[in-house]
Amino acid sequence: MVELKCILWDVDGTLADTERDGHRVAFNMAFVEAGIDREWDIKTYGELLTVTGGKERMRFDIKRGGMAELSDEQIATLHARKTIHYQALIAEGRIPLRSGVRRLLEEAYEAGIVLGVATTTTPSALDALIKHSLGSEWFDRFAVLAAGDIVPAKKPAPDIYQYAMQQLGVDPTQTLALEDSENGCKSAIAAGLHCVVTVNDYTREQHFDGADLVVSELGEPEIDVKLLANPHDLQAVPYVTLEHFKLLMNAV
Ligand code: XBP
Ligand code: MG
Repeated sequence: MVELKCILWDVDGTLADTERDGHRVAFNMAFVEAGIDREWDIKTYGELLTVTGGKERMRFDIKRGGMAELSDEQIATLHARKTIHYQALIAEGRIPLRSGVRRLLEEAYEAGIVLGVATTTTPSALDALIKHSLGSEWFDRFAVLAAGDIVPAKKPAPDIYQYAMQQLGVDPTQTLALEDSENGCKSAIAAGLHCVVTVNDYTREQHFDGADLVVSELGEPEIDVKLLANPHDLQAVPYVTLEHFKLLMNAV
């Protein structure tokens, strides 16, 4: 019997739908402010999301001819401004947590499961979301906040999950990752974790090979979830519970 000891949470797209109305808007604000003639509309941003990391995403857009050439220093400055705009948008409280996130976080915390974050986003962007959407008590409740450039290779590389588990001293076989994207799922699986995926509008059509469960959302007693992939044949999942996570740890 494998025990569920740790849950590592992805941030963007998983804790909250931050990409379309948060990060994307903040990038565009930074472009306008710097006099850069580029707007990332909703569709374009979806294409750019194949690259994780905001600085890397700008470099990718430059390479494919979407944005004019910028130096590494200019990219870093733009990204710092984008992060400030993002923090301000989050502080307005416009982006709520996704369904089931608070319920499962609280249930897992009460059950003594070690909780952590493994994200590609910048630490100060993560801090803003915790403070304004989750609540400051979660700075202490998460045992690790692994974010951004702390590892050289971002998702889909396994590095950020490996770093978080190393900090916590937990074994991947006893750890479950919650993700929303193909890159995130690949990262978790490459690090040897179990993985549950909650899709969103940007990731619905992506591939989640090796995921233990793919759902429309974690859900609530009054919000039913859609099961999009259920390889271990979990029965009766009106909404996702800690019991489901425990069953998945032992599924073959
Ligand atoms: C999502 C990302 C990030 C954000 C933007 O991270 O790839 O790059 O889009 O944040 P995750 P930054 O799903 O792993 O939470 O601009 O701070 O990189
Ligand atoms: Mg994500």
